[in-house]
Amino acid sequence: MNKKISVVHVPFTLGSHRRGCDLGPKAIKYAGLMESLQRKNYDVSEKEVGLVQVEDAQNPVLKNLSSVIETGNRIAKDVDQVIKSGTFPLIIGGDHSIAIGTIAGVAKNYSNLGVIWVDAHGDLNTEQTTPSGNIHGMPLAINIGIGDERLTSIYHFAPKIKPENVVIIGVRDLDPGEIALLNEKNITCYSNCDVEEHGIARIMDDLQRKFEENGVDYIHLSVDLDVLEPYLVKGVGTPVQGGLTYRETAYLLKEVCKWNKLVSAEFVELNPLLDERNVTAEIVVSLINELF
Ligand code: 4U7
Ligand code: MN
Ligand code: MN
Ligand code: MN
Repeated sequence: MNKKISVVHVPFTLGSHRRGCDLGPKAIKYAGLMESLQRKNYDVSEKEVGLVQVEDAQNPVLKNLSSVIETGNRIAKDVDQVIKSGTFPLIIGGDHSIAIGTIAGVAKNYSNLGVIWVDAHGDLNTEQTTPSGNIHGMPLAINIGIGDERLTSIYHFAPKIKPENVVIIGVRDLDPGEIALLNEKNITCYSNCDVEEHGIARIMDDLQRKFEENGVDYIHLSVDLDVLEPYLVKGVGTPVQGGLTYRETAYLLKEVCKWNKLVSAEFVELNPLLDERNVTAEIVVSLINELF
């Protein structure tokens, strides 16, 4: 694993219905992220992406579209630069719409990128299927090239990733349009029930084999904190019962790290306004320590 890490702050909140994810990066910082990485002798630096956040209610099925687009391009540029400088980007959000930009920046460098999407949700909605109009429910669809062209073409190329290189883990809340897209694109998906039935260890072995077979040498990890059981993570805006345990999530991260293919990671959807005494942010720091 790269010894140089850049912690990229992305305090964006307009992709979700609630405000507060913009406070996520600071909460994670105050929970001790930098110190914990320095203790392990990583060469850690920090940067904050300059964002555009202007609320607009013009388009009810793509809320705050202009801010998401402009921000996505800026994130992509910064993440791209971090990678080109030989540094590992560790992105801390921010709501999950930021993954449109992060994956654009990473995929610019790796043409056959694999993505592990750890989430209670599929984030596979489009402007046609969304029940909410919130773009944080769409980033995975956008990254495989499905959705409004202004979003899929962020950072001037599309699609960013191939559906066969995507894996979703921990999912338990899918909208009808998302199920249709999952089936149509044949996306590999392990629900919370699959984790229970087969165990996280076997699932990770299957995934390792799958990426091997697909010739995937580089992987981006996207962790939406709502994948964990809601009583563990109070500070998330869209909780769903029946999530992963801390140990299952930690195992997943450790295993991904062992494969030596991880080129970037993001932790998103922390909303400190909903948290209690910053406990969810402390869990994020512990999980990041399982990864590195
Ligand atoms: B998250 C939802 F309808 N599917 O599209 C939607 F249930 O990034 C939720 O995974 C999306 O937290 C959750 O609004 C987005 C809803
Ligand atoms: Mn989610
Ligand atoms: Mn194993
Ligand atoms: Mn998500």
